[in-house]
Amino acid sequence: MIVSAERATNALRVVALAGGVGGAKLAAGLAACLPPASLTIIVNVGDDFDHLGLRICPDLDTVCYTLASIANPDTGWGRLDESWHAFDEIVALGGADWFRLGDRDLATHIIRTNRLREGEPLSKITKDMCRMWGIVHTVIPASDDPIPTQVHTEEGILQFQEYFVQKKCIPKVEEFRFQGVENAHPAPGVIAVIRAADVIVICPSNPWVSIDPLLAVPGIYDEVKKKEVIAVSPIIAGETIKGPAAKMYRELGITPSATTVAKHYVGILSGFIFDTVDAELDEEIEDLGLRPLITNTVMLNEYDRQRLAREVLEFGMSYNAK
Ligand code: FO1
Repeated sequence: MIVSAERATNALRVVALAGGVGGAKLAAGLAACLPPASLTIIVNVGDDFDHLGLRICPDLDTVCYTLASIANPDTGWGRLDESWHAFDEIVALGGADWFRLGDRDLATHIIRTNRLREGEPLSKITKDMCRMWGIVHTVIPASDDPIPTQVHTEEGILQFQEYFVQKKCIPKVEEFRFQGVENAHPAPGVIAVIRAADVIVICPSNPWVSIDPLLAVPGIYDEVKKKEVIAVSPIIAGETIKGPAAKMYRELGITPSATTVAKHYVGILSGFIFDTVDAELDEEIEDLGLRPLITNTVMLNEYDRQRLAREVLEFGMSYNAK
């Protein structure tokens, strides 16, 4: 019996690993193609920090806002139809002006901070917020424990947002540390959903500061390694669409390319998806023992996200063809 690709991909149980804007776009594309029970998105928490007394979780918010179609389409972070009255007054009162917090966005940080202060785990708060934002797929932070990414640079050790926003990713990076990760635990449900998955999709997020900190949470890497894992390259023709991943590779002495991203994950990957402009890397990718899928990986709009997601799912399904 020929099962339609549509029906078969719906039967797939998919876990997507995501962080940042690129990851959120593919996560949203996957969510548009899969029923709620078929997709769980595990999100990096390494970018999270305390600012003006508020707990800010940028990657969780970028993924959730994008899934709920309430994300600012120009920046990828923060909210659609945003206003900045509170932020303007914060600055007028001498508050930090380098990290912009919109009025709608502030509601998220205020509610989350208060619920954390009352002792609720981040994963439970995230579950409730997803429901209230009308998100039907499951979004889980990699851990309920804080695991702040430290960026070791030639200017010293920077907290992630200091590096990424305040210093605009300019300092030369030397190393990344995920503070306290050795004592962190996967959030409830993370290990179980990975174990139950038919395929794990590593979204086109920054390998160094979005995916590595997620995989570094004790237990996650070992469980992911047992599964069929496919990754979408965030590097196209040696550069990123957005963000410092290519610059980080260069500063760490590695030429950024789809091939070096594939090598970054090679211990766990079985398939690798990269852009047609890099088609000549096909043999290098196959020499790593990976199955290649070469396609247009640039997601400029909703249609692109869903097309790429469908191709990723069909590619992932080919591993599960019994
Ligand atoms: N990025 C910026 O470049 N400038 C900002 O002022 C800024 C504010 C901000 C507020 C909330 C939020 O969730 C994200 C915000 N970001 C800002 C983006 C954030 O630094 C990055 O999205 C992640 O940390 C990396 O993906």
